[in-house]
Amino acid sequence: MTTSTSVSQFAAKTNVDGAFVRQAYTIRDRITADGSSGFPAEPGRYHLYVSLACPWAHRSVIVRRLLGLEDVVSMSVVDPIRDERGWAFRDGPGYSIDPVNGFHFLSEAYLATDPDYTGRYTVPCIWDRVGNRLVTNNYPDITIDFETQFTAYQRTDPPDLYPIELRDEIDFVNAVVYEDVNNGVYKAGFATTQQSYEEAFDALFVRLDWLEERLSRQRFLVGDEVTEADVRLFTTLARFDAVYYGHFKCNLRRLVDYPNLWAYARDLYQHLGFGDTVSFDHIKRHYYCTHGQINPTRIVPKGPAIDWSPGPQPRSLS
Ligand SMILES: N[C@@H](CCC(=O)N[C@@H](CS)C(=O)NCC(=O)O)C(=O)O
Repeated sequence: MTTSTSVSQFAAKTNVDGAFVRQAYTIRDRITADGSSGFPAEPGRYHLYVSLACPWAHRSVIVRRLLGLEDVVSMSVVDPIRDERGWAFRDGPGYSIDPVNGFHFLSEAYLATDPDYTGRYTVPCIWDRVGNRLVTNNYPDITIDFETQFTAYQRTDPPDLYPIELRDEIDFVNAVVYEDVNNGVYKAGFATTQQSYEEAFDALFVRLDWLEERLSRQRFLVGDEVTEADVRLFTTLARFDAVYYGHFKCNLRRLVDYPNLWAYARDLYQHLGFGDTVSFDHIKRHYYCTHGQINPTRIVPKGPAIDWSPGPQPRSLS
């Protein structure tokens, strides 16, 4: 049973134990290379709506750039401040009005797809210009489809972010990182009981220790090259000290206190597609100004001052 911590449909949902419950995805069509799903991979057909604040959307921004799909799948960014009307399209630094449909709110894209839609209006989501509807808001599918279904349109010599021989290991790492880290920070941040907060907190820091140890032996999370697993961890690490440490009370240690995790995050940050897609302005303003139940004053902290320039370790990416 779920209950809302406020009357707004936009507030985080918790269960009877005060634990954060993430809503299941509701629009789950797939784009396929052969068009068998009814949504063929084609240049110019699809538009990706993202927030640069959102770690789930950030994955798709990174992968789109790593694979050189910028001219194949268009993209626009919403205003980082979300109120009870949901994500909005406005002009501002790093975000813009809706270039495809002229919508004012992302909710319009959801309601155009399904007038009876009652779920949350989330980013990332992909709009189909031909069908005039959303194809998916299921972020794990979006990056995998860019990697496996858009191969005909990727740049020359693209990285293989989801190599067939490593998929089992990538899927395993992704599953535990999702549970304890990507979603773990949200479980800590949105918990409404001490116990559910502490459970999420403990699992998070046990998993960060596990990652720290793993990264003492290898440059990337799986295999010898950057993969989907690194993209998924990076978007949480990039937000860790700026918002999760304080706003979500994930404060046993900062990212910069982990020698291997910090060196790993900083090296990824130097790579095209990673650091250049991070907006600390959008990230900080979104989290601190949007979750009124956690930060009612909506004051955005000025710090922390973090130097993301390359470290001394020989971890540079090829
Ligand atoms: N669609 C996914 C994840 C995407 C997601 O949660 N995006 C957030 C931003 S980080 C969002 O758009 N939230 C809007 C809302 O919940 O109203 C889910 O439901 O778990």
